Amino acid sequence: MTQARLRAGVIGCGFFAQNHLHAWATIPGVDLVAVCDRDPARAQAAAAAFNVPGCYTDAAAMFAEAKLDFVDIATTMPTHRALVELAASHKIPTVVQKPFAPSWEDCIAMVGACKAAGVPLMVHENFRFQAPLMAVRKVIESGAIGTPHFGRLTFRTGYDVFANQPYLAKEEQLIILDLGIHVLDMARVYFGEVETVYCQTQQIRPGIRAEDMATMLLRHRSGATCIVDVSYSSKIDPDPFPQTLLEIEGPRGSVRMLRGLRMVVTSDGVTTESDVSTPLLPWTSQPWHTAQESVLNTQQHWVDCLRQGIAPQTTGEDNLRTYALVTAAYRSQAERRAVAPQA
Ligand code: NAD
Ligand code: 89V
Repeated sequence: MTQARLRAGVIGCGFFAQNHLHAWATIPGVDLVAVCDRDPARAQAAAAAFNVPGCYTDAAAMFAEAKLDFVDIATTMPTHRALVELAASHKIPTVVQKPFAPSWEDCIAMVGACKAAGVPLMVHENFRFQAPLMAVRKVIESGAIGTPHFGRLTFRTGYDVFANQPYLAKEEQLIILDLGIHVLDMARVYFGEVETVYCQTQQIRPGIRAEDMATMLLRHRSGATCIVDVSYSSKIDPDPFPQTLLEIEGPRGSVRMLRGLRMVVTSDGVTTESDVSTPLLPWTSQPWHTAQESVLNTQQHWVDCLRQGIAPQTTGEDNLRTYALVTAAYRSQAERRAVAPQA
């Protein structure tokens, strides 16, 4: 267990990275010593806003000069492999945003590079660390509903995600790779590993390149079935963005996440309701605040594991099993049949 202060670097100072930067500035024992963005204005803005001494537009220069204890890669997916492999070549422990990479082969290469370098690799999969979704996990792990045998995890919104993330409109694979990847990861957490995926997609919104609605039926090795449905084109009022709503049933009862993040648990005939929403932090704001707080939780988890020398929950290797569900869903859609995720 090391208590030494940790020197952190962030690559990618765009839209979502602002939450990473706020979280690093909040976590005790971490010094944000370097930021890097190939857009000089974004790098300089981040350095100024967070009082960061090192400001770079080239990741290689940052690795050569900044003496980092770890790096946090918050760029978009196409650059993840090159940056992770560069970090591995410098033997720097690495966190990388989701989606892991554009292809299975890229994911495998990144896991291999960090393994060969002997450095930890974590995927920043922050739905694992969202307070309401962790509360559901705690109920399941308590045994209060028994072993879950059915579930529906749903994230349906009409929120304009394209305003902050315009690249999403041009992706060749959209909602399963961008959003489904989060919810499929939680299906693994709640129900265990998956045997088959059956998926149907739709493209509702005009002017985008790929699917913005997906309905997936998972068969888990436990025998449980789970429906995962995601949409960026739902007309719902009030819009629940960015809440994941759910219902999970077991032999002793059920747990439901209702709008407004009210969790209802029924166990052996007794029903309780609790508010599992998260408070605003000085740097968070509606409606993103639950997602923003999960960034802090995710990054704190990384630091705790790094200090203890233990593997984090969402290692690159673990995320391969979630990524395999994404590729299985796309294969299922194409082949019109249930598909087993690649091993
Ligand atoms: P963005 O385009 O706003 O920011 C990415 C930044 O990275 C840009 O400023 C770009 O100049 C910089 N960049 C790209 N390649 C670089 C390189 N090689 N070296 C240095 N800088 C480089 O993107 P975003 O919307 O912030 O998304 C970033 C990632 O975060 C995506 O993978 C996205 O899926 C993910 N994301 C996650 C969540 C979540 O965790 N819940 C939410 C939104 C976005
Ligand atoms: O979480 C994400 O990756 C974002 C979303 C809009 C789903 O919050 O893309």
